[in-house]
Amino acid sequence: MKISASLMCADIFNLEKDIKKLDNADIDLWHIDIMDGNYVPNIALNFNHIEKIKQISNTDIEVHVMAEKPDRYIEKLVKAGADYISVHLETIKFPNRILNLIKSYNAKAGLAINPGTGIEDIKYYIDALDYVLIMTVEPGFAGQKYIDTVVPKIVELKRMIDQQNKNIEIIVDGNINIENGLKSINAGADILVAGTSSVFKNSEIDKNLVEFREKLKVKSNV
Ligand code: S6P
Ligand code: MG
Repeated sequence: MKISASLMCADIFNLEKDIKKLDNADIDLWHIDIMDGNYVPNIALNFNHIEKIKQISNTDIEVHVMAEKPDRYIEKLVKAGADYISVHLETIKFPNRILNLIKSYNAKAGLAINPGTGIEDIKYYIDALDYVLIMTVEPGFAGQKYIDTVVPKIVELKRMIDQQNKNIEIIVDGNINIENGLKSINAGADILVAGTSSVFKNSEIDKNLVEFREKLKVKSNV
């Protein structure tokens, strides 16, 4: 089980400090939300953040693109330092094409799906996928409530991956506190996005990360 810290939830005035604190506490990934204010009614981080983070941290950068026509951003994201890139299935016409484009830059390629999008819609792309990001809230904002109806979908996806013997990771994103983290891990999630519900719930972010990981480990035996 890995934890990806959602940096749009960090203290924007102390971003470097927050990054160093979490790196010292062995964070696994940085989760970077890219929004266009169009597909979702919000703006989060940008290419410059990725570039600067890359200069001060060796931790892999996992980028979640919530934008129309995401193919426009792939090259810039990789050049800025993205190691993982997921694009929303709901925003693209030709998933295989964009997944292969991401992989052509040696980045990991993922499809992100909203709570209302089913697994049947991604099964055709399984050969091109390195990971799937399952939204457990509607995309656009931190601080929302976990949508429980996604849990059977995680189970179904995990079953499909195992049946076909694929090496595809499942990320869950949205209101991942201990309770929802456990539900997600037990359903088959490999990577949890940590935002205001866990690591960034107060300023003691490194302590929160250690506690979060410990509690999940003890209760889920992973
Ligand atoms: C939401 C975004 C997420 C949030 C994260 C916040 O559109 O994709 O990555 O940053 O979910 O975490 P929390 O715990 O506040 O929901
Ligand atoms: Mg996200």
